[in-house]
Amino acid sequence: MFRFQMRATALIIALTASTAAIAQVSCGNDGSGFEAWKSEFSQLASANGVGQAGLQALANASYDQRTINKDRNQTGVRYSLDDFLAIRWSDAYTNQARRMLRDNANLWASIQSTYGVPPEVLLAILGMESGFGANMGDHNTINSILTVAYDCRRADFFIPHAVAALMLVDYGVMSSNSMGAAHGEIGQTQFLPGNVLSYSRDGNGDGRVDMSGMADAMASTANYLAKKGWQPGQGYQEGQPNFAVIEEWNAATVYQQAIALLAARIAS
Ligand SMILES: [Ca+2]
Repeated sequence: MFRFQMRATALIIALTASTAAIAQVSCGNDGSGFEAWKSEFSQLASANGVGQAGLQALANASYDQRTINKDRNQTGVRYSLDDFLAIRWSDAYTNQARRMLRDNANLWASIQSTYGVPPEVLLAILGMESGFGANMGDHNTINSILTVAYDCRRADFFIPHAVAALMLVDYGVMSSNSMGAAHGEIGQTQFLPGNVLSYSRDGNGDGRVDMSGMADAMASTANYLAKKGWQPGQGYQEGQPNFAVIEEWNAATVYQQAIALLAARIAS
């Protein structure tokens, strides 16, 4: 257990429940109020245990206009499962997942014995989230998570993750230079910072968490699924017990169906 994980769950529960604390922080719809907001936010962060390194990262952060542009351009298009798979997966991905399944047998055995989650499910998630680590995002993580925490649209959702990101700076898991996706997702399976704080694990045994490394990302993802109720040895297709756990990973039905289908394909 990493030192930081002792307090992670308490932080997330406190902050998500504490609408009063969050309501004390203003929000904005463009970058003009960001610097003033950073001062307000540092009070909230400090009160919730963020230390000097995290507060310094906050002071150095800047508004990420590209994050907001992407956020505003999100469309509500609903894909069929076939269209979704055509866009997000390929036979080359299946082959790569099968190769990784063979080449990392010790890692998968260790993860499965510890968390009960079979490797093909983790590999389906890994391919879907980052193309097996090839596409982890080109946004500065501190800037992007603070920008969506400041933005009025979903501030209450992102504020706990922004506090968590600053804590991860304190613990040396992230820095002001860490890179990730547009809404602060990091690493090979695109964890939000609060989930790194709560669920990350050291998969390669080097004594630290690095979500951009495959082994740590896979152990952390397995731990997340285990904590959400994964039942070892039970099925994960629709109608089977572990499909409900895949639903915890991503809210989109088509995504859940894709993970179950691709996992079975990888294992076949
Ligand atoms: Ca590690």
